[in-house]
Amino acid sequence: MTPSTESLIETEYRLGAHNYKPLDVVLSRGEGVFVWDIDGNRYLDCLSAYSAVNQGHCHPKILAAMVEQAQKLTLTSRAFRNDQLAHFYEEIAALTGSHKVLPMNSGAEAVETAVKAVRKWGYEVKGVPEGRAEIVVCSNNFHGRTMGIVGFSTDPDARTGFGPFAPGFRHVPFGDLDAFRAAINENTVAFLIEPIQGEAGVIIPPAGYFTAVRELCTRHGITLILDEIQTGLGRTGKLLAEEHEGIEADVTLVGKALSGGFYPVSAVLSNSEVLGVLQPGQHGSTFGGNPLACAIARAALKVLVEEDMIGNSERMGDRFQEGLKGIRSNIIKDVRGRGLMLAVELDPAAGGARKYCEALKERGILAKDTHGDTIRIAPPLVITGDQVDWALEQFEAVLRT
Ligand code: IF1
Repeated sequence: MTPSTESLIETEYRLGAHNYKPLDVVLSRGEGVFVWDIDGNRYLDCLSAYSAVNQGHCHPKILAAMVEQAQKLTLTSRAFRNDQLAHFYEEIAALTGSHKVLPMNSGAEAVETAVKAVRKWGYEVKGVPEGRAEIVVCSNNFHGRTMGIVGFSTDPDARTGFGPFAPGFRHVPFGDLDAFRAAINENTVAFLIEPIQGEAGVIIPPAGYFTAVRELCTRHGITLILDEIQTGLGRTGKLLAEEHEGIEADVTLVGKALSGGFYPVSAVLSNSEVLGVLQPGQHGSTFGGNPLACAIARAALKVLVEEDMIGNSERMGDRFQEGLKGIRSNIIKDVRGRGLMLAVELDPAAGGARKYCEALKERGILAKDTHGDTIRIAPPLVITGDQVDWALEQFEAVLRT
């Protein structure tokens, strides 16, 4: 007999660390925008594994590429070469206009890699005195969970109790140009920032902010590092969210959907000399750049473009956002987003977003609350107009007052 939902949840609770509090739904199958629980109930996935399954669950072409590669060669380590890496480099460089690529696995590893590289670049190229490099980051940032990264988080949950932390980071409010200008000194090597703050609640910066940030970085010889791990690869209706701002980062971090949801793949992309400072033996990873990961990432990028998922993200995102804005409700404080990276912020008096996510679950929609009062909506980029309209009916039923 297959175990029940309750017994699986009980086992997880008993044996697992309690570092998550998931909705009580146990999923066993996914296809496109839909996932099914072990009792056969179907849900429209409005989280997409935090934007790692932009291409939809179990995309057949990515699956085929994965299976084909898994039957040939999966891992060589970077001690030897494999026949997929060069193709992956070529394809991602051409697509994003980058000159250098460094493949890793998780998003946090890509962030750590960029931090290491820009510090070294600062000392060797910019001429910052050894040990003095400063990186500017934003308040309420989210860049991952490793020690280096939580050390420059401002979220008490993310960092309290985990110190001591590495020095060399300076904080500025997101979207505040004067604060960034004031934080710059001769030891500033980089500005690390999300194009749209995700975990903070889908926060979009003021128009013109990034153009001015780009200009300041160029003027002061500061490496602009955009963390596009969540915003990249079509989520906001463009391949990279930087396109909305008409700028180009010096270093771009991608992850999540680079895997199509199959297997962790991340990468540091660079159009400057930053990655050039890394010499053999100074950075690496057992799994980074392995042939299975490269084959999956190549397929994940290919279907994103070939199947016009980026254009669909823009069109469906507009339709979804307009629909949400049309819901008559006095508990909705704000609706915002770009492409299919959307958020509905509720009035604090509504008593928190979690219970609305529970109610949505009962109606066949899986969405995630964040920061208490915000419902994050980020379906796979393959969602159709009819599916958006159906989802809107469910949101309206739950949020209408
Ligand atoms: C979790 C949020 C999403 C990220 C950006 C790097 C990483 C992430 C901009 C690290 C990861 C995740 C991880 C996930 C929750 C989540 C998240 F709620 F925190 F904000 F996506 F919306 N840069 N984001 O968003 O990538 O190492 O995880 O591969 O459960 O912690 P990773």
